[in-house]
Amino acid sequence: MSDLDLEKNKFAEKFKEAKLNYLHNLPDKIAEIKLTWEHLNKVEWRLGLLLKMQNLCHNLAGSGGTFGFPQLSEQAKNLELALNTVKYPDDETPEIFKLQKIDDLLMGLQEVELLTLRENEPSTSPIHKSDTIFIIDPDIENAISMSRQLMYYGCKVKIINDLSSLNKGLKTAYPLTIIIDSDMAEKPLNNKTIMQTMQDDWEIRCPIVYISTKDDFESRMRAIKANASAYFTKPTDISLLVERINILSDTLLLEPYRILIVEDDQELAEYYALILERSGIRAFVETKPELALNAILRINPELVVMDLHMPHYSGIDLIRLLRQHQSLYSLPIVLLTSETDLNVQFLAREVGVDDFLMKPIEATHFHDSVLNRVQRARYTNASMSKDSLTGLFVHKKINEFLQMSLNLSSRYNRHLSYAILDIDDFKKVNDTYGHLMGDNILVALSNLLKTHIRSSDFVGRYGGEEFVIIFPETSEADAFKCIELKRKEFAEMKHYAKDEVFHVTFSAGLTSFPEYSDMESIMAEADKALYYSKSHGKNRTTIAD
Ligand code: GH3
Ligand code: MG
Ligand code: MG
Ligand code: MG
Repeated sequence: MSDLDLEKNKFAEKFKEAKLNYLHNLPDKIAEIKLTWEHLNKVEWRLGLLLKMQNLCHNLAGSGGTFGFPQLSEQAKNLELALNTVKYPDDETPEIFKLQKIDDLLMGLQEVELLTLRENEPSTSPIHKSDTIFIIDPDIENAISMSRQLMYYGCKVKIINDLSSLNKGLKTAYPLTIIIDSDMAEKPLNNKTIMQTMQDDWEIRCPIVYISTKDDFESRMRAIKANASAYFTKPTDISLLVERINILSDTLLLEPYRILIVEDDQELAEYYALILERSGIRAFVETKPELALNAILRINPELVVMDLHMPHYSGIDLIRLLRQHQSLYSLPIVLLTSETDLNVQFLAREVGVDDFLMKPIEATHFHDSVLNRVQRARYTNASMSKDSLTGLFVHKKINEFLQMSLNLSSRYNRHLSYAILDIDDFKKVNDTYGHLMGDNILVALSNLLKTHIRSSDFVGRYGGEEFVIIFPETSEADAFKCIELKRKEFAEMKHYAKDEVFHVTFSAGLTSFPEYSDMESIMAEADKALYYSKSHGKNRTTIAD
């Protein structure tokens, strides 16, 4: 090796070391920015502190670039720039919307931090989450039939017939879910059952769903012991299975949980937040009870942990106040208390406290109780607002979303489009090909509607064979284009009956804001436009006039 090469090597080595060191200190740097911002917001608004925060962001933007983390650098730069918008010379408190913009950017910075740390985790090779469901079933016909049905729901499926290849595969990519036949899972594999081996020896990072011919307590218990996320009996209702997979993979892999801690003792509150954040839960802190309502509306937490004794206000009164808000009626609230008086506990139950945690509480106990609660809350929420056949939002949610979008559109003077779709001659489809085929077509259309729309668009099933799409910030002309595309795509989709291929179509009616400005007329006029499509040959879209 030449001297130059040696030099280069040494440099590479040093750089690597510095980079690791940098990553090690990164959380502290970002925590300092976060704490400064919290101090500014909650304690005092001072220009000097703001400048300090801006300087920290500036340094982070620079060093992030130096060490090869461009995303981090850019996010810090954006934050630095945004801070200019709240830099008033006279320590005057800025407008709330500007503060929120910075809150968002700060949150974004924390996300990038997590991503950066995760991507650069030393020694573990990256394991990717795939979007494929694995089916393990020795009855190959059963496996094929199940995978066909799952594919109707837009799932990607792989049938696994060799367990050793599964174990190897899990080391590089873990599936969305593993569906395994439980008779198979109870077969022996090196001294243990396959079920136990999977549980004890393989690092499985996805939900496992057991499908069984048995419905007895013992079989179900064995599955539970082997960490089953769900247990279905044969013959399996695929729509329920898909719903469960959606919720499970959501729960385990997608959005972090959002939790708000209302606790007047800042240090204690931060300690609780830290316990939760270690496992990826996103924990927010509010130390002033009078700001709790605002914080809830802004953060939209899935669970609130509240202290019982706070200065000026009691937790009980605060919960009473929250419960008066229609939208917060079912928000789960856990009360943190050192109160052992049963009367107080009864009173708390009466005003709508879901659970108690006794102070002082051990970190793991606190973490596990909160996690359990929030998991259940998310599951119930999802199953109440989504239709079980199609996974689309139900009637009630559609109306809520439309009302909310309308409010936003009128406040900010933005377009909004609303479409109602109805399948043509669907009764005939059911009569000719059977109700099950009808259901499959409903699912196929739902999936078509869900794909390639913007994430801000909203698709719901209004009932029967009627669907609704709400397009926020979209002009009538653009929404029309989108629906026409979907209409043509759907009409071209082939459906297979025993010895026949057939096609199905839908008709649509479209209205928009500001042409129509209240919910009733938007819906009624879309219905009229749909009726026009139906009476003029079907398989077409009409814009309300
Ligand atoms: P049009 O073109 O005028 O809309 O005719 P249509 O036959 O589609 O309308 P109609 O309202 O007369 O019938 C709707 C049919 O949709 C009747 C009902 O059996 C069927 N349907 C409603 N919900 C479901 C469902 O969940 N699954 C299945 N398979 N069919 C359903
Ligand atoms: Mg207190
Ligand atoms: Mg109808
Ligand atoms: Mg119809």
